[in-house]
Amino acid sequence: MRLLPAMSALAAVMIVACGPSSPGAASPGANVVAKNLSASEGVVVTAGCTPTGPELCFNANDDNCNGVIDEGCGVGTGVLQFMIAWGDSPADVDLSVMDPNGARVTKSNRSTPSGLLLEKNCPDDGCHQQNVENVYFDGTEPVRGRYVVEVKLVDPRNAELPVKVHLSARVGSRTWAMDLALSPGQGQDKQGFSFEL
Ligand SMILES: [Ca+2]
Ligand SMILES: [Ca+2]
Repeated sequence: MRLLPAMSALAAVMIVACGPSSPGAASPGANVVAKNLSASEGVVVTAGCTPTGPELCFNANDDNCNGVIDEGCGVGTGVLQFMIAWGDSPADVDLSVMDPNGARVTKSNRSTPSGLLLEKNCPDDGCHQQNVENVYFDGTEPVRGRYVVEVKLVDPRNAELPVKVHLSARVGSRTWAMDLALSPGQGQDKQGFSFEL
């Protein structure tokens, strides 16, 4: 997808001044609900959540089903959060998210004017065989429209193939999970999903 010049102009206009959030107001993101969720062919999206015990770190999964992915593990979260984990594989995998304005958060552009932030670029950021990348929305009211979440195998670096990547998404108070299997080659090196707010 190309970023049209007109869209970058729009992105600039969409910088909204966010007032301080008032503690004690209705729970943030109560009105943030994903619609028309659509995943890459062959990718099964698990809606909702099955509690499997206490939250575990670095697995990009909402293990305790509290609606937050890998909380307590030093990762940022917000009413939107997208996280991938691919264990100790040496492969270089990248997470990117395009917002409704067409602005994309990636390892080379770690924030968007709409408030998306990327944390970590593994395995290069010193990930100690616990590869994760995390994108979250830092604000209270995310821009409405379609978000596109893409996971790409950039370089297998002699990894075992396919590279198995767990992707979780938090939208408002709900989480979704999906397992991806990436291999080099057109059509197999990229998977993901999109949804509307
Ligand atoms: Ca959790
Ligand atoms: Ca977890």
